[in-house]
Amino acid sequence: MLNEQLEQIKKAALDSIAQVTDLDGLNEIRVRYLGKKGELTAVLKNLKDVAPEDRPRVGQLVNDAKAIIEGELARAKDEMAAKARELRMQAETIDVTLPAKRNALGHAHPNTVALEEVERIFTGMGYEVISGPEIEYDEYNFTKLNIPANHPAKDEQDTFYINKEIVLRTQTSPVQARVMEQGRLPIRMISPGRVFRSDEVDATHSPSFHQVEGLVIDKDITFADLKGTLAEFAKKLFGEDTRVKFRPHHFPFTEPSAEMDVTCFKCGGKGCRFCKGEGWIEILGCGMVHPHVLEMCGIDNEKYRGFAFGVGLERIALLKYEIDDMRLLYENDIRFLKQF
Ligand code: 2U9
Repeated sequence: MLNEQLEQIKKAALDSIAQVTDLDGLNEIRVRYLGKKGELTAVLKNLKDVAPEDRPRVGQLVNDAKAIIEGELARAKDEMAAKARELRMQAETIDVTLPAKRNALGHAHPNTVALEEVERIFTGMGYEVISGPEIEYDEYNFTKLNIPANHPAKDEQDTFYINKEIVLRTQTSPVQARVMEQGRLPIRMISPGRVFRSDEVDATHSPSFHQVEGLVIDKDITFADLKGTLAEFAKKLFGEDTRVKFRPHHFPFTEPSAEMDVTCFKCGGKGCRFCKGEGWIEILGCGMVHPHVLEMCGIDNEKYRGFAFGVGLERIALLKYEIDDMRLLYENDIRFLKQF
């Protein structure tokens, strides 16, 4: 009788275990059959009604049933854990053959790229890169550069005045004037930097742009040194086939002065749309440092001579990257910048 009851309980428990699908369900089964008030425990409690000689056998049967149910519970639990793990592994599968996500990397602005290239060329020829203040004394921006009080460049239409004596520098030449005054000779330097002119914004003008000026001071410097140096610069910047020509010009701070053209790097000098049929592109201004400038900056103009030049950095960037509007360089439109 008890035997049968035990078999039934065991069967019912094992059936339930076979059907249950989660850990809560398993727990309920454990409580229901093996708990303090569970069905199997109840049988044990009734052992007192069993004849004393049968008790060990019945007790053994109950314990066997208990062990079997416990074993099944443990097995079912392990099975559920394995299944859950399997599902998780499937959900978390990584397709290692998928292309990697690219990190969006920024890069230097075309102006910066152009500046670094110019700096690389001149430092390669032994020049120092020296910077100076953007807010300057009128004295250094104009007077020491031989630009007289009545010169049109000094007009308020062209120059931003902070007060009567202080301006936003219109060129980086005052940096060179300061270096000359320090009196350490010879000098081989370039001074890149931001300059300011009271210009309306259009495709080729901006009230703030960048220049690179250069200065060499030594004994026995001649116009031939200027030509050789700047011809080399042009080749390095635009390609080895580039030729240069110099046209006479006037600057207050150099004498003689010239503008330098390079052969169009698109057509090689034949004439094309890019150079407007000219074959030549104007690239920089240059000249031998005016003896009066040397003197005002404390250099003995009997013993020393020098040459100087100035290029607009934006002009180089526009030409090299074939950009047709200077404003694009300042607007920081990511769609434009991405192209370089
Ligand atoms: C000192 C003496 C002489 C610097 C020079 C130029 C010619 C020149 C322009 C190019 C285009 C300015 O950016 S731009 O608008 N510059 O043509 N600059 S010689 O001469 C100096 C500089 C410093 C003490």
